[in-house]
Amino acid sequence: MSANPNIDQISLNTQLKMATSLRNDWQLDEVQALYALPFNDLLFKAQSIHRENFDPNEVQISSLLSIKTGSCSEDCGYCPQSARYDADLTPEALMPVDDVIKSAQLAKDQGASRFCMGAAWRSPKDKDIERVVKMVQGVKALGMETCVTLGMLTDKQTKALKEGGLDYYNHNLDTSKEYYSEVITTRSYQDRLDTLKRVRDADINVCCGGIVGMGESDIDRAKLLIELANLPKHPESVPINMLVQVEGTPLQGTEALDPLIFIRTIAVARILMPESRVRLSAGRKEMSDEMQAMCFFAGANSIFYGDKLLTTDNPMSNHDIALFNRLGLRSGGSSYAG
Ligand code: SAM
Ligand code: DTB
Ligand code: SF4
Repeated sequence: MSANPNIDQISLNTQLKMATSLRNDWQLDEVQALYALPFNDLLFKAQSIHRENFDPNEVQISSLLSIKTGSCSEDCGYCPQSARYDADLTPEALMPVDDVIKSAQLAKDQGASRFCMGAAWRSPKDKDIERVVKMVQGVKALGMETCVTLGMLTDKQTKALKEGGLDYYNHNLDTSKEYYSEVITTRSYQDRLDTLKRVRDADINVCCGGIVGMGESDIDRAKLLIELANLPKHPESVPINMLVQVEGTPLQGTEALDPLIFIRTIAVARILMPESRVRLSAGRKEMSDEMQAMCFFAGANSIFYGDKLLTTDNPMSNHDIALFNRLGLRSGGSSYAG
């Protein structure tokens, strides 16, 4: 027994938190019960858990750049970058390293702490990785965190990225295992899980989430969150995207999702993965300020910032700055709560 009872209490609280907050065995009925809570009860629970783990008024800011655009061989039904669909998009080859670093400097000057570089590949060639590693090194030298999303990777490629100093790899599961083949037929859910394991094994932080509003059911949304939370380790970063409907893609015209279900999805993600950064990702341009405020209350604490996502529009930076001021939010906090 310690001489100072406060210290015992603090260590007991820490142990309780460790014992109760991080689970990897979520069951469908439990998650459905969370989704079914009265809205106020769900948001209170999510906000309480959020406050135990994070400063509730701090939001981490990432900026995105498409470093290789379009002509992708995959058939993801939501994506304007697939070569199979006729979206209004000009394909662009892998960018020169210097141009990427200039773009990262601009994002840093505007307040981003992490720079995420996305490439429209099914899987990169080893030669491509060499150039991406140079980009990672250049962006890190600016003092920013780095993230890349390049498709499926081999062990050799994850190793090269880790040695280059990469902080995060984004690779989304997108939806439930059952709904996946309705949206993508050119790769399997297991392909996705295999790359996630390679990234984890290479000791790179995992950024993994999904898209809602693709016509999936309530059960699919619950199952997506269960897949994420029941990975051997929770992803450090969990992007929740609202489908951006792009003309020419198969999912254009999908019935819009009830915004309250989107907010519930953020809240359930926060409860299932208490220490992860939950990112309010694509689709913010189509959301009202009030809806975004509810998402932050539900536990979202990261956004993509800058006028563009990869190929589609994001809210203008000055609009986001005004929104942060109106909500008393600050940018900051770079990593996992744990
Ligand atoms: N090609 C790589 C891959 O698929 O992993 C990296 C780039 S891909 C564009 C990155 C992610 O963007 C996808 O996994 C998907 O979750 C998201 N995304 C793409 N199009 C979207 C859309 N129209 N609405 C919302 N999210 C989208
Ligand atoms: C993520 O989950 N969302 C971002 C990032 N990771 C790479 C991409 C959103 C893309 C939205 C469609 C586009 O702009 O092309
Ligand atoms: Fe290609 Fe990625 Fe778009 Fe799928 S989501 S079509 S893999 S760029």
